Amino acid sequence: MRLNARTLGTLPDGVRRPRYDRAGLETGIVHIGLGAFHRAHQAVYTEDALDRAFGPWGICGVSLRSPETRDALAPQDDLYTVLVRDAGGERARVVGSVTESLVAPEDPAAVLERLVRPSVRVVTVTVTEKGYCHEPATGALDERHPGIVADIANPGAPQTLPGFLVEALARRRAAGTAPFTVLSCDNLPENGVVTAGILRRFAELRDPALARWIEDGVACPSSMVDRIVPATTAEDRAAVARLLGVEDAWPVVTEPFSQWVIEDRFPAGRPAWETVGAELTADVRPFERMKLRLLNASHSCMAYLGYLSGYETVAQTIADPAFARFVAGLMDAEVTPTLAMPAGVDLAGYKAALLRRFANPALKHRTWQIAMDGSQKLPQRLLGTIADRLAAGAPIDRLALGVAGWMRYVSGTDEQGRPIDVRDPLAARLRALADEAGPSASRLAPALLGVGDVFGGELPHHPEFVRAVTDSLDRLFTRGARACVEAAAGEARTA
Ligand code: CS2
Repeated sequence: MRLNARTLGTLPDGVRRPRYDRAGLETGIVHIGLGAFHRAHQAVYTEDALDRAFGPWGICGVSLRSPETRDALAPQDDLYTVLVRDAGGERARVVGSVTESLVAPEDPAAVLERLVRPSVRVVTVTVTEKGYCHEPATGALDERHPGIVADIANPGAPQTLPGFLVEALARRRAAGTAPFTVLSCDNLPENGVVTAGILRRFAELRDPALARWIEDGVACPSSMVDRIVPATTAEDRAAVARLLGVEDAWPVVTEPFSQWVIEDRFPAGRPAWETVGAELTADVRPFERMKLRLLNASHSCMAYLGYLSGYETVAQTIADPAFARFVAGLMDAEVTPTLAMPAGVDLAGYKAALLRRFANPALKHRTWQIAMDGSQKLPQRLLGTIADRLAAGAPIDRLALGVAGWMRYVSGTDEQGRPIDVRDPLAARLRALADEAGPSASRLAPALLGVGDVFGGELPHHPEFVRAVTDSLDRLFTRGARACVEAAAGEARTA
């Protein structure tokens, strides 16, 4: 038996399910990037908002690449389970706010048809960093990106995020339909500004008048999203089947914590997300910075250094006292001085909660998963903090070890000489540089620092940065990651 609209009524009493009239739900949101994160985060806020007060906010989910999610959800009437877990136990609910799932490469016309519907007033986006087709170091559209080149040449059958949104906006403009609001929910600083920038530039390459219409009329608010959602495993599916009594081919597993801070700029309207826990504000930037520099930076450091130390999950990594001290020191001594939070934000409480969240033994969040796409993540997670610290003349020991950990990781061989499955849009280029340099910090560090997409033009010329990263990398090669973390946890300067 499969989870679907018919079996919904057979679920055990404790399993929460949609309380609203799902059949009467109109599509008001198109979501691009129908991954686990969206289904455990924005779709849950929208579900809660619908439960509280019904409105025209059903979600059409779009996968830009693979059919897997649609294949799992279509036989389930797009219903799926969110399993929330921590040391205290687990609880399942079935979410119904996604009412349709599409696969863009199979039928781009269907996606465009949804995007031009006047009832669609918000487009939410989780396509991960690389889905923006931008240069990570600058945030500008990468005009040589093969998908962008293809979408400019053939705008009617797009492949990329900017390609779909700009073509849909062009059609709305031609039809006299007001534009939708585009809400980025990816881990990029000022993600709304990045989104507005790539849309404007892509439109300029097509038609300057369209670019002006988009610039004047399309709101791209920024948002900070936070919920840890590891990839779903076969054991997770089995656990959900036990709890539900029916099979769910693609549940999502997550932690109790959830946060969404949204810049409140929605000229076309939006669900009342603020009634169900989202924080609507005029300026998201301090919250984005706090989260990227504390949570995501710690995550990436644990991913590279933890993986190299032989740890499979974040919970295993942070259970090592040396890592726990290292991460706490990174956050307190090196990141916190670069943050300026609005009055009332309890940073100490936030950081203490992060250490508890990382330690959640019920989530198997793999270091390898977080290690993916480092070239797209490093700038906002580590390098911005490093630039601020250098400008203040302050030490960067732990941050530099994190960057060196990435370099050691992308060289493609672990400390036992086994190959590392490096997933990154720049993997081939990084690997070629690493192969040419060999296991030598004085050759590998400058080679990787020369990758301008990641490091930009300035940092690679900062002598203290180059020294700190090269020394750390050298120690990683000679002493190993675990010993380096132990040393940095104990000795790093805190001034
Ligand atoms: C993680 C994030 O995979 C990663 O890079 O750091 O997905 C992280 O789990 C989320 O941002 C938490 O909100």
